[in-house]
Amino acid sequence: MSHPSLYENLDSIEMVDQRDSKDKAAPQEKAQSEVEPSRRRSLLLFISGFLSFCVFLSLILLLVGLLNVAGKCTKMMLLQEDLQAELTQLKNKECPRNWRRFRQACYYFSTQKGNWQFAKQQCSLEYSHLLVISNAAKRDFITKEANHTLYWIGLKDLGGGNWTWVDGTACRPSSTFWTVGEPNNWHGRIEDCVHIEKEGRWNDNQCSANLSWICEKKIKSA
Ligand SMILES: [Ca+2]
Repeated sequence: MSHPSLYENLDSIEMVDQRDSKDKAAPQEKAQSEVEPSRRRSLLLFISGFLSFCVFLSLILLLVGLLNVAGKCTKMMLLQEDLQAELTQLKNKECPRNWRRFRQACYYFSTQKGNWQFAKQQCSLEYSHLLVISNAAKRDFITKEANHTLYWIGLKDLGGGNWTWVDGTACRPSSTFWTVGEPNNWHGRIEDCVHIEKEGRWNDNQCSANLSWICEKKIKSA
């Protein structure tokens, strides 16, 4: 009876070990093959969730930014409205440059010259009207400021001695300030327009005469 050699025994032991290790590895590989897709799914879900969170956070930040910008725009618009209101108030309270103030009105003594109609138009362009002398205090102020210069004023004969101011009020005989002998239609000329002359008194003259003029505008109350 022969006995297996030592090498034969070793080979058989290795074969058994290999079979055992294969038997053991097979379930592990199977388990791993089942686990891998699950991990990938989890990873994909995590990445998708993270990206979604990033997008959501970006949208939130964008919305907050837009709301912030909108808020600032609203504040700037309100500030602009306030500044515009203050500017309008200041404009109403103060006389424009080169205008002179007396009580609640501003007066412009032109350096240009023109006929009466031109003078009237120029005042309108400045949102004013030719001077209306409605009381003695204003008349004295104008006389002083005019300093003996001839200026058109807003008084005109609408026909038959119907002297009327440009604001539509009639010129009452009691409040007139004519130079002695005026109005006179000098030498038969048609003199329907009035200007002040020396000492601030009035003279009727041809409306085509070339003279300076005085504009007037009231200061609006706040
Ligand atoms: Ca005259």
